[in-house]
Amino acid sequence: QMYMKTILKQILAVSVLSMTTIPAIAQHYFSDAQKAEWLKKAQENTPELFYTTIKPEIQVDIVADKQAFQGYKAVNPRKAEGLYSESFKGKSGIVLDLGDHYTGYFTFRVEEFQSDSDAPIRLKFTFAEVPAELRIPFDPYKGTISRAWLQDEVVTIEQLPATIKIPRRLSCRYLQIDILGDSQYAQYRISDMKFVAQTSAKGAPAALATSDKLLQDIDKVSQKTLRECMQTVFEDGPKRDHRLWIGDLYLQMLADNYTFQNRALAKRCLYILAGLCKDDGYLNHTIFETPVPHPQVVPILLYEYALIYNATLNDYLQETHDTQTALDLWPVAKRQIEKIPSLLDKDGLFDPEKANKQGLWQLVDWQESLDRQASEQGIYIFALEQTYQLAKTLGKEKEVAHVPALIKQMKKGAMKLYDKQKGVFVSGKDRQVSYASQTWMVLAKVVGKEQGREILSRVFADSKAVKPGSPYLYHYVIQAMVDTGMGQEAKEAVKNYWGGMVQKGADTFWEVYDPDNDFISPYQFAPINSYCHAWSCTPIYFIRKYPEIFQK
Ligand code: RAM
Repeated sequence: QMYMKTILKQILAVSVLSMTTIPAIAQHYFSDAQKAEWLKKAQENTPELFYTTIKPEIQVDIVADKQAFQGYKAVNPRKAEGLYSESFKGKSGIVLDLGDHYTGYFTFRVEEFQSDSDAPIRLKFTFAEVPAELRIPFDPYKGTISRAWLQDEVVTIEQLPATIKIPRRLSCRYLQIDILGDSQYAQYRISDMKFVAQTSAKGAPAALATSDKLLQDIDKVSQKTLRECMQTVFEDGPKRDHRLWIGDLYLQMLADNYTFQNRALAKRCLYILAGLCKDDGYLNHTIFETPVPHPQVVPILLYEYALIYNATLNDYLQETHDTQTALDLWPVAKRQIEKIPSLLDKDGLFDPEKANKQGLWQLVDWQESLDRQASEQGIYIFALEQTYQLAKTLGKEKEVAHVPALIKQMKKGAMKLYDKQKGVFVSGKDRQVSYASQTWMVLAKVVGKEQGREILSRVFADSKAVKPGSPYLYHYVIQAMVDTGMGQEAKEAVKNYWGGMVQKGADTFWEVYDPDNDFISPYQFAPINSYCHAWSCTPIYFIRKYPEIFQK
């Protein structure tokens, strides 16, 4: 709802503005030839996909249980006796368990069995990432994004035998088959089923040194989450939205550095985003790969994601030392920071009014009540620091010579949000206190390590402070804790938050997670949430990057 409302409001604001005040952009910031060159490089780095075939053989029951996640769990796993050899009549409602979460294509074969079929057969297949998706009725549909993301597929079979492939790519662990129609005289059997899973992740990272079972499980689920999201781009979620988003990409690439190290995939994503930038040179926050690579045509700029691209490129360079790619994309990074001064007040503080006027979407986290001013300030400074580090590594600092002074001014501006009495950063007119604000001020190094630890400790102790609503922000909270020397607390927080999902049965980590509310959904309907979501995969990064904290 909030997402839609924000987007609609922004489209309206921007279109009204563009009719009145904004002059048409005469020229494209990057030439079409340049963009085509970047897209070509993206194309050349399309990764190979690796396939595994799973034959569904295990049957389970989905039962109601108040203690279970969203009220349902899968129990009683057993071999589905006679599944392929007997008539399918009477088996309507059967639930099969693939044993783990998979992303790919589903094919089945139906044959006659003992008698002729004198009418079409209609079957419904419902694919689910979590058990409740098979029990919470989808209709009347109440979600705010397309009902068609839900994975229920009706197939009508006119002639037997028939081998049928469900055209859409699926993402699931469980599969329910319902018979919606068949002839009372006919017998038929499902003689084969196959789920061909795909990923561009290869190999498996080394085992962990810790004997902490929960951390091992968290690591395993993180790996699985990342693996499933690794397709021909780093996708945000294989069930939804199947596409590349910059914020997700950054966290995936951090995690990938410590796992599969698919450099071609990383390179492809960096290039494809550059090749699909807007006419004014700013990056689109998300892009589609098919039928040909293209951005979503909305006049919205999720500016913080455009800035996070710079951190992503910087991290890529530091990890891979691939100077050629970084030099090639440096003009893109340089462009992304240029809007910052136009969004500040005279003291160097982010001005939400100016951002609204420019039609910027401010996200930070899926948390409706969050005031984003302090966080945006922190993100901008963080991005400037990252960009400057990138420039220095490439010997380009002269091109961004104004950046150190801008950082200084913005750090000073940020201190206007510091409430001396409370000892924390506040945000917006209502001086809101949140985890997000402290986290981003720490990551922007507006305060030093000691003071950072103090403000984080204060916010954690404040029960009224606005908490994170998604693993995306939670990642940055953990990073801020590690950076300020709160290693043990960070480890406990990972065990509580991501461990909470594991304890609720997660095979892969979720798009949103609130320990106190199983039904939280940015789209007003929990089954449409993604339960294998890229930005949730980072425990594997923390566990492996900081073994002295997480593996001891
Ligand atoms: C969700 C997407 C993606 C995220 C955006 C902001 O809808 O799935 O993960 O980057 O929101």
